[in-house]
Amino acid sequence: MKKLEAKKIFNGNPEFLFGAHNYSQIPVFHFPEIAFVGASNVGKSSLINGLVGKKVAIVSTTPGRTRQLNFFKIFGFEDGFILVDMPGYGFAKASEKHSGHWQKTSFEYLTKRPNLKRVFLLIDPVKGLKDTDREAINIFNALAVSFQIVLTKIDKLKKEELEKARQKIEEEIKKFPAAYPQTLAVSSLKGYGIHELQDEIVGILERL
Ligand SMILES: Nc1nc2c(ncn2[C@@H]2O[C@H](COP(=O)(O)OP(=O)(O)O)[C@@H](O)[C@H]2O)c(=O)[nH]1
Ligand SMILES: [Mg+2]
Repeated sequence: MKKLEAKKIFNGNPEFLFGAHNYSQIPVFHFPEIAFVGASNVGKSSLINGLVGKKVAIVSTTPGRTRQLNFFKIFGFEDGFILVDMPGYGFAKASEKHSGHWQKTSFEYLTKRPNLKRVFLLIDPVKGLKDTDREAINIFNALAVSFQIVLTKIDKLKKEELEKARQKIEEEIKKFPAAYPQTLAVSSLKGYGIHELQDEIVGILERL
């Protein structure tokens, strides 16, 4: 897939569909879905905006503010496909009630979507894998939901630091059959790696 083509697909009038707190609020779609998961503040919403080249998702400065699953429709490929901005996990202790809710709604979402084609798990390479990420990885693995790690905010690291962090993470995820061995790396701020991620998603859609 040529870079320009993938870019055109993503820029084809993205639309915010709805946000859902509970699984029952989410309709059954036949469109392929691609979900973005990760800790609060890791850069999920910024990445969705980066992919579509437009501010469709709300970027929050307060960690843990988005507690719903947000659905965005992209029209540029066949009948279209959906990007899902999942709620951040790993809130401060005061919000444990909400992380429990993350578990319930997100868990249900992950188990009930045959049209969910890939989960991108976002990791800040400065912080590395956290226990909450490991919990999420164990869930994906138990549910046989294939996931791929995307390192975010890579503008904050030197090339060597990024490669070191990447190797460490790739080594740790080797043991999980549901994990894609290769990680991707992006900076939504600088636009690094955005075309590669777009290509990856278009590749998933083309193989369906
Ligand atoms: N330096 C840098 N900061 C970023 C990048 N992506 C997001 N951020 C910042 O990280 C914070 C959280 O981003 P957001 O997309 O709301 O994260 P979310 O909670 O995972 O949806 C915001 O202050 C963003 O401006 C990036 O690529 N580079
Ligand atoms: Mg967000």
